[in-house]
Amino acid sequence: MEYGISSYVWVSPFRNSDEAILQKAKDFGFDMFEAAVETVGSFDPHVVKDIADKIGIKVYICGCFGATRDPGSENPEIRKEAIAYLKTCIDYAVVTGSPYVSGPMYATSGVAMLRTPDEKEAMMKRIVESLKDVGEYAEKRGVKLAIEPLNRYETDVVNTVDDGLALIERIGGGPFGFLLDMFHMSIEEKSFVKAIEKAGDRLYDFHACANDRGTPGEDHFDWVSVAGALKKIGYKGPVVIESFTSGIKEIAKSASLWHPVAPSMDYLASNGLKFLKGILEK
Ligand code: LER
Ligand code: MN
Repeated sequence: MEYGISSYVWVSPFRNSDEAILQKAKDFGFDMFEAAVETVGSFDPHVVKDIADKIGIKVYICGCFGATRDPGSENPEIRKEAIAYLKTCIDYAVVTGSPYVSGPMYATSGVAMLRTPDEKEAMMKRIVESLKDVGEYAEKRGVKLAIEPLNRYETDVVNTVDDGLALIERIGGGPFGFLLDMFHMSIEEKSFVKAIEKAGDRLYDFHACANDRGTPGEDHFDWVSVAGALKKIGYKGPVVIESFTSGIKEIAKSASLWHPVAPSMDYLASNGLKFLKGILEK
């Protein structure tokens, strides 16, 4: 198991100048840092890789899907932009040595609506076509693509592992697998264990947090079962603490964080890591 922390916990967007953040993650005991590519160009993967190598921490890549990053859009220009953005993230992953690009790459996040079956099917066709293109690009470069199902309030496209498996099947497999996030699973899946088992060897990334996005372990989750399921599928990949700082307005609004969910983000990171190591390494 590799333990990681998302850039969203401390900063938005992550920048070249955030050396102190990488150092803090290392000092807290994390093996890797999951850098969200919010604004392309806000960090240079070459610069960050050099800094991270000196510090001794890995940098993995997570995508961020705003309005113009929608591979299923009716607008061909927006689809083009989404594909170009994902290819940039794949290039970043190659530079930093990230095994994957993860995130809800099938649609703009924060858009959830009731569509007619015909509208949904037309959208799915566009998503499949766009992601096939991205998948071929990733496969040639040895980068996996970890699709993150989101809860119903953030998307109507992929909410569960079953939805994700159906999408992956339509794309034709390739480098596609999953990023499973405890927060979304707790809303959408009937069972953490079944969801993790269904993802199986297609699980490439895992987001850990409390049920309220607070400190892992300070919640009502059955972590013993989660640990058992990860062990059963032989998961050795990253377990990344993801929460969002209520201190940054834009991110607090997009994550619907109306009040702090931990005494501090440092508390959330260090206590969360202690808890995860304790429960996952039993
Ligand atoms: C947002 O809810 C989330 O879980 C992020 O990982 C999306 O990139
Ligand atoms: Mn997540």
